[in-house]
Amino acid sequence: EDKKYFFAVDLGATSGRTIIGTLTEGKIELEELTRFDNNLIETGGHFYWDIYALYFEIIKGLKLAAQRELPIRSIGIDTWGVDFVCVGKDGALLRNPLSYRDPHTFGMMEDYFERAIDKAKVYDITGIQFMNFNSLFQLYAMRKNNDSALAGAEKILFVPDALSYMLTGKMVCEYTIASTSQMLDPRTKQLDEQLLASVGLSRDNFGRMVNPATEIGVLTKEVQQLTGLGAIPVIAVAGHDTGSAVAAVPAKDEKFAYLSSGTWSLMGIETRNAIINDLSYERNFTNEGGIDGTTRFLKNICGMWLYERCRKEWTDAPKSHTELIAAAMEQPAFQSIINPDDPMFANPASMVEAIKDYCRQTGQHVPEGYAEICRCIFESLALRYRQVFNYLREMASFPIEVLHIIGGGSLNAYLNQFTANSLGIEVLAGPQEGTAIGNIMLQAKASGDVGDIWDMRRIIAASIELKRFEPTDKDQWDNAYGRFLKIVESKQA
Ligand code: LFR
Repeated sequence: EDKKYFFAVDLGATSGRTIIGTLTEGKIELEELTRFDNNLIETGGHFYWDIYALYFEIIKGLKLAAQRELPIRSIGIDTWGVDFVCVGKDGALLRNPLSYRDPHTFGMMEDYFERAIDKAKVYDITGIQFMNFNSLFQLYAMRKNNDSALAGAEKILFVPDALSYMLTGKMVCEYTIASTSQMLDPRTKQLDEQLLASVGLSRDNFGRMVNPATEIGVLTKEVQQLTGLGAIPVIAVAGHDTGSAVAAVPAKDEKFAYLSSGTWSLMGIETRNAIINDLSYERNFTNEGGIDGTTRFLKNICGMWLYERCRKEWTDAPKSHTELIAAAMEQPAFQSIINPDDPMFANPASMVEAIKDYCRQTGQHVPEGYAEICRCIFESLALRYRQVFNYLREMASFPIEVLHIIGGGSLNAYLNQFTANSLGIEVLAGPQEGTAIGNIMLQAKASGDVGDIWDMRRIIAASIELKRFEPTDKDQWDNAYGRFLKIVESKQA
């Protein structure tokens, strides 16, 4: 039979994995080869990613594939957005990349708008939501701090492109990941010279701009020797994980919304053109570049981050998610409600304490213990989802008929049910490994084994079983949503 093997590297802000995807007769199957932690490393007052450790994990995964003599056709890498590596004239990486969780960008947006380019103008050019950590503001903060890596940089490579460079020696600037930088114009699909100049850069400081499903190069001799593989091509997939994930939403037509649920919850719709207007500006929605010319019109919602961070702190909580979440479900409903997107949850020293503080400050029951806190996190997330979903409905040019939840968070059946209840819409959950599937599909597109985005989606829909959640408990959720809005408002006032 005709089996095709692809090797995907999917790196998230808390963990990474290498995966073998097999395409056989219109179906895709995944096998996880390795899974590893990705740690925020704090030193000298900053937070970094360890790009060498990530590279080493990729090499380990590739070695395993070689040992098993799997005839892999290609390799593709996707990661979280915005972060980048500086590369010197000699081609060397100039220290580990700063993490978007580093506080060096706090207050930098405001500074930038005042001294560099006006806020409305930046949105008009890029259509990208304002987040303090977008590459534009990271670069601005680094220039202000006389960052030596940036001063010595000949090239800037976004994280997936940097890892592909370490494997192939070739430098590219992949379109979907570049779109997260807030330096790309979705109309021209190029980096904007004026924005680049505002941080002392030009297009020459970036690699060749490529679209998803383009070959970057083949494994260097060095990597071939390290892994035991041959001259296998590395493909630019949707280097931005969310881009790969949304490509893998098993929707049957365009009238869907998605929630890509991982460390972040990305909620949005897919559109033909960017939506850049007063309302999208006011609501701070983003227009990220997708595959086949699509746009991801969405908003970042703080997702599993709160839960992941609390889990690291709880010493007495069950290790299994299922048991922990089951304990949470035994708690009374809606005791304490938080806004998951409050700045105090961005990167606090203690997430548990931050959640308690929030409840104290807003005059609510202060949750004690993991079960209460966990319940508070999931209910609050579902309420925030509703708020963002209402915004989406206001701006979408079509009626949204269903919400697809993909990513690791889609395994959380309780949260899926909460979300259906809160939004009052049908929820379809799966696939869990949406990002890896999208990554693999884009490699399959490069090799000519699949066609356009809808062809991919048909294959994915045929390969997995979706879980369906219908809304219930309307009054209870309507009531809680009213409380959520009041709490958010009182906190901002
Ligand atoms: C999700 C994600 C989001 C991006 C955030 C930070 O993993 O890529 O899309 O806004 O991480 O880069």
